[in-house]
Order: sequence, then C-alpha cells, then structure tokens
Amino acid sequence: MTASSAYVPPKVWTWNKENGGRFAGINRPIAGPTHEKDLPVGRHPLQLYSLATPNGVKVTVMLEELLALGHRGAEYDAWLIRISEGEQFGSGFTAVNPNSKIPALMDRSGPAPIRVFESGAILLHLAHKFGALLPTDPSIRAECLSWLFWQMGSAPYLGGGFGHFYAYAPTKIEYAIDRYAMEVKRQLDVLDRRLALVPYLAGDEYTIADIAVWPWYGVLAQGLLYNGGEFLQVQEYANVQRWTQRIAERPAVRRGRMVNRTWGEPSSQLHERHDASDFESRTQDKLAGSARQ
Ligand SMILES: N[C@@H](CCC(=O)N[C@@H](CS)C(=O)NCC(=O)O)C(=O)O
Repeated sequence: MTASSAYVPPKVWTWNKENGGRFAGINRPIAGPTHEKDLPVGRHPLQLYSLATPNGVKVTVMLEELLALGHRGAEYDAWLIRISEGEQFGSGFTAVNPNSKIPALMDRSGPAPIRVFESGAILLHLAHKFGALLPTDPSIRAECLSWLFWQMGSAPYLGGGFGHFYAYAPTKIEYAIDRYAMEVKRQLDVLDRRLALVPYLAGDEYTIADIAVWPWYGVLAQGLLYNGGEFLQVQEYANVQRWTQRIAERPAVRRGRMVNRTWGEPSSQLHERHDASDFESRTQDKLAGSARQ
C-alpha cells in the first residue's frame, strides 16, 4: 500500500499551503489579482503578454506565420510574464485575462482595445482578422476547428495530468501516472491515425489546428516535453514524427519558439520581442555579449 492510498478526504476540503509541490508559491483556490501592476504597452497594434510554454508558443508561432505571409498588421510586442513569480496575478494582467494564465492578447488595432484570452480564442481571433490559416471550404474548416478544439480539450490530460504526475508531483503515484500515460498514448495514436491519411490535421493545408497541436504533441514527439519521450515510446508514432519534423523546420516556428523563452540555450531565448530584428540582435547570448563590451 502506498502512502497516497492511505489518504481519506475530509468532509470539506481546506487549503494546505504547504501541499502545492513545485507550484506551491503560485497555486491558489481563488481568482483575481494579488497586487497592483499595470502592463507595459509597446508601439505595435498587437500586445502579447506571454511565456514560451506550449500554450504561449501557439500564439507567437501564429504571429510569426502571419508576418511571414506578409500581414504587416500582425506586428506585435511580446512582453514576458514570469508565471513562476506570480506575474499573472498582477491587476493589469487579470484585466486582460481574468483566468490569470498566459497567453493573453490586447488587440489595439481598432478604435477600442479588444482583450482576448485562451490560446484557441487568440488563434481564431487572429485567423479571422487576417483571413489566414483557417480554411474557407466548410468541410475543411470544420475539420480544422475540430482539431483545434480537440487540442484545447486534450492537452490538459497531457500537461495537467501526465506532465504533472510524471514530472512535477512531489510523490510518484503509479495510479495517476498509469492513467495519464495511457490517455496520452491514446491521444498520440489518434493523431497518428489522422496523419496517416493527410499531411496536416485539417487536410492538405497547414492551419491553426497544426499551430495549436504542434507545441504540445509535436514537442512531446521530439522527446522534449517532461522528459517523457522514452517512457511513452514516442518514436513509434511514425506519422506524428513526420508531421512534427516538417513543422519544426518552418522558419516561423523556429522564430516563434524563441519568443518569451527564459530557458535553454541563451541563443534560443528572446525574452521580449518588439521588432523582427530582435531575433538577430536581442537574444540572451547577444545581450550578454554586448553587456561585456
Ligand atoms: N487553456 C489555456 C491554458 C493556459 C495555461 O494553462 N497557461 C499556463 C502556462 S502553459 C499558465 O499561465 N499557468 C499559470 C498559472 O496556472 O498560474 C490556454 O490555452 O490559453
């Protein structure tokens, strides 16, 4: 019998502040701001407040794809929100996203600013705004939206379920790891079977469905998420592997992954993005080099 199986839930749950594991400092059972802090606003029409987690990367890849397609109105300032330091609970951030999670977007291109939160909603907002990466044919569009919403519903099992219990939980609970490993392998098989039939999730075209799914399942397939590649035997999903590789090579994906990234090689970290030239001049290796001179 493991220690966890001895736990008997009390009649009423109470908040044990010591019991949050790695996230004890930021997890709370209440919403709303913890402190007053305005958000910065840059010069571009789109203001993004984010971090390069899979949910954040969806939006920076989308913006870089739109710019690569020639949509100048997709120019953006990307501001860093350090969620491990609780910056998502500042009053300015909660005004943009009352759910206190990155990514959050302020679209300042019109007469009144529009706030958009939830990465799927942000992808749809941008796809509609620029008429891009969302198919117009009703049946292909339905397929695209189905895979987009599949991702929004499925990734919490991968992140909050598998990732949490496999990589972050203070104790390894076999039941929880088994349950979520099984579900994530099933999800990979769902994708693999789809990608056996078509090159991209909606069909022949790369769309916001791929942009949403790739930062989770593509990065998982690369073995880069939760160090779980070997455990889940991700190399077995050959069609997912082919799709993953193809998308990883896109220049906009390479750029989008660097934005608001605060870990990994210094040359892969662009903490804030305010101009296309920042990819050449403001990555952490370059900033450290110029600080030394
Ligand atoms: N469904 C949301 C999920 C966003 C989300 O979970 N963001 C995480 C980082 S990947 C976050 O901000 N966590 C901070 C917190 O939970 O306090 C979306 O897709 O935008």
